[in-house]
Amino acid sequence: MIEQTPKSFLGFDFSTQRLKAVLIDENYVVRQEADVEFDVDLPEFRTSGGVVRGERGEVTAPPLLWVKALDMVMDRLVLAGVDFSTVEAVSGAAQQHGSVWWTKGSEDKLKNLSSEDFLHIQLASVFAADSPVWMDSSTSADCRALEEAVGGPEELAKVTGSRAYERFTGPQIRKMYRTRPRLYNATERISLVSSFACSLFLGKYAPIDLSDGSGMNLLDIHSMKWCEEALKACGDEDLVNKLGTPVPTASVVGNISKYFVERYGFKSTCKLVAFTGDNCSALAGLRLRSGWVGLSLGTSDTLLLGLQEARAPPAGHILVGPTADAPYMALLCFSNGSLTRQNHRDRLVGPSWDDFNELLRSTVRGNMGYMGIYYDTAEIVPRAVSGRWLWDASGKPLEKVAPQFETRALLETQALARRAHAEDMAFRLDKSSRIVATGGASVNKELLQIFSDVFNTPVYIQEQHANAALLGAAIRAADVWSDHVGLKLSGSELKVSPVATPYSDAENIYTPMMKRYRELVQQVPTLC
Ligand code: XUL
Repeated sequence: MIEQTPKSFLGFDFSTQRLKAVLIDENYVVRQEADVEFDVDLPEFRTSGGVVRGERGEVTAPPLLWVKALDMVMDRLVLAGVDFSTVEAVSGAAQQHGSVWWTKGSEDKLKNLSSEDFLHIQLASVFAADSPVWMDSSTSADCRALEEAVGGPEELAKVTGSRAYERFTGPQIRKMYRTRPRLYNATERISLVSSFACSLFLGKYAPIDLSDGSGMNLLDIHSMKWCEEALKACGDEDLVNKLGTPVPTASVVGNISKYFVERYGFKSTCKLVAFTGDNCSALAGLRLRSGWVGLSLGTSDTLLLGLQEARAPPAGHILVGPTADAPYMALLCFSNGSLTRQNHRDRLVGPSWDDFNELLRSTVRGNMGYMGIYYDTAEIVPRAVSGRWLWDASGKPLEKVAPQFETRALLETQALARRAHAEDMAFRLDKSSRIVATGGASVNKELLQIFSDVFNTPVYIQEQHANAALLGAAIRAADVWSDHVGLKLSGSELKVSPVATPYSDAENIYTPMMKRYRELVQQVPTLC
């Protein structure tokens, strides 16, 4: 009898605060996981929440931190006993929009890595700058200039799927070109965090994928090519070469590099599937059906919806979809998600979610009319400055309310904001709708109950894993590999189970509150 060799697939998630890895088998069952937390495991980079903040809205991360985290996570997988020779394909997800600036000669270094040494030692001098990341809000002037150059915000949204946003890579590149021309000129390649991470495995520059590439304000999402006018507005004639040609997300981009074969025992035929943005990966991982909403509760909160066609959005973004099932996807990103919830939990009750939830349970749904907007970091949807605003039932602004009312005001108003802005983007919920929740905070049942009531829709969670972006990376590795080699895998359908259903009075409570949210949010100063 011929023994069948087991097959496995490896996924990575280069997220804001940590690097995670997951190994699944051919039945898509999770076999092994490893995780590196940047602030805790790599304190020498002095990050807080994985980033370094400047004085004028600049938020960056040192790319060498991510390289060192990869060395570490690989060692943790080795210690966990992973047999890399069974891995047929690797893929990854990464925080969106961040850019990695490689100096001239970097690709040669990538091609000639010695398997005797750590990556971070060999790549210590390849980065031209710290990487601006998605929390950066320092490029407002560049956004306005880009919009103007292509005929206004609506026109830019029509072509690239989004108006100009501070964190999008095009405005970030424009700022670098304008303020640090020497650095721009010394740059051989600009990667997204996703294509940078893929390059580490590939041993040469990996292409940007179309889905994450549509988070740059530079890609024409209809022709799937770079938009020449947008490129011209953000850099010089060499920018197109610095970016390379984008590829469909469901692409095999090559075999894993010799470094990984020699150092970790991967087989030389192990395929690399294009890495993509975390939200794009989550959509693939959640296998969303039409009418379902993906709700990712991470550092930021994100709503995801698979779309058949691209409609220009008033706010939020249309991206090229990561799979053939969803040619396009809608994305709404609220920058104040878990980190903000956690900050206020710490302030109100200390570091325990149980204590926070106990206080929350001492209040009633609707919170006797108390509402609050908490933006610890400048908000993306709606574009607004950081700050905290509280109101009583009559709409009177308050400086302070009792902590129990704050707990509920924080969560209810967040959920109301998610629904209001989704509706503004023509998201329509119906009887068959579901919210499929994922991300770290999706384990918090109290929070999910609030979302269920506010959306008046049942909330499901993915049974297998709370992190859809990470699991999505491994699933994409398996799906794209199986298409590539023409071998069907017994990969399972998405398994989800309901965790919260709306109470019968949900609509009566939250419809008027939705109206109030729309009025109150007008009082918050917009980011100019
Ligand atoms: C999406 C966005 C964030 C990051 C977080 O547009 O900026 O969700 O991808 O990792």
